[in-house]
Amino acid sequence: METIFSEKHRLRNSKTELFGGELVEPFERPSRAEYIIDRVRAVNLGPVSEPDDFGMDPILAIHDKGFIDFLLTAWTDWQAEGFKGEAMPTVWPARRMSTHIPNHIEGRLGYYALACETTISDGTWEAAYAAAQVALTGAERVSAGAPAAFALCRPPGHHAAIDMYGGYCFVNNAAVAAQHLLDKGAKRIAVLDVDFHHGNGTQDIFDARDDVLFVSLHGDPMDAFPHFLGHADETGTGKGESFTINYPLPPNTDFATWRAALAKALVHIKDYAPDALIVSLGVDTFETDPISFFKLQSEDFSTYGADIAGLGLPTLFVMEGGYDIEEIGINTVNVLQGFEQAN
Ligand code: OKP
Ligand code: ZN
Repeated sequence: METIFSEKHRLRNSKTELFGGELVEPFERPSRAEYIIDRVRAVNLGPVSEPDDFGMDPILAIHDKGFIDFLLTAWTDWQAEGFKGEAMPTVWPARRMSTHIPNHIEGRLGYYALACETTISDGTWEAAYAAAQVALTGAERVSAGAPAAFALCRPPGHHAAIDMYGGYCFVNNAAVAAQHLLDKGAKRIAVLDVDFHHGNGTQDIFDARDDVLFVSLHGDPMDAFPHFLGHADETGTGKGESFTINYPLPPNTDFATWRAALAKALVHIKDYAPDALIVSLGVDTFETDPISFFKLQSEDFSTYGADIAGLGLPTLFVMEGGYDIEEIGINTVNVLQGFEQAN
């Protein structure tokens, strides 16, 4: 399987994350992608290619222009205020408040953020843009007939919505790729999100649409980030009714339970008969992930890669989370090899 990868991911190198009331080194750090690409090369998964540049149009096909303009200038606007740390919101349009978009950068950060752990700093936009191009290039390969491709995106994307960033995500790479496949002639795309966290951004983007089926397995939002989306009773709205399917799972979920939910998810995807599948691939379901609570072991990733291959669909894997950095390469590539060896 071909991997698409850009060294520009390194430009996303913020120094701080607000975690447990402290500013810590971000869990979402450059070494994550380095461990993954090293493993891709060590096992000879396949060629590693640079992304092509599809420009801003495919990003703006998913995201609000005002939001993207905000991301483009957030860091310089923040610095212009003379602030010493990295850009982080501290105020939100909470219940019964105004939704006017403020002028001041502190107001705009709160308007466009869904959470405050994710700081914006020098190079954030450039890396997020490159990650979207990685996903688009992967989509292009699948559209051209490749049975599978791996878009090694960093920063991740599934928490980013039409006009919201947070949860380490800025541009929704999987959603941009899904739209690109549709624009290239696909009639229906399924997104299977196996990251530990609910893909609230992807769900929200396609909530009212019937041309993208969104199916997610994740930590129950009653107990896990992003806390405010991902319940089983969210099934899509309007034309999109029944095209959102969530499997929230409790703390300490083991592989047998997780795999049973995956089997149900795969039946729904098969019934939908999509032209292609996008897997939002987070490996933070691993037993020793520092911010998650599922109990998958390394060999389980190979097993479920093969389960997904059973669909027999052209498949684009888009990298999302995974924070046990020493193991992230093994677990990620296990999914990809499990998929390929089953085919
Ligand atoms: C991004 B992705 C835990 C707080 C979690 C943000 C997590 C973002 C995960 N106490 N904060 O889905 O892997
Ligand atoms: Zn995650």
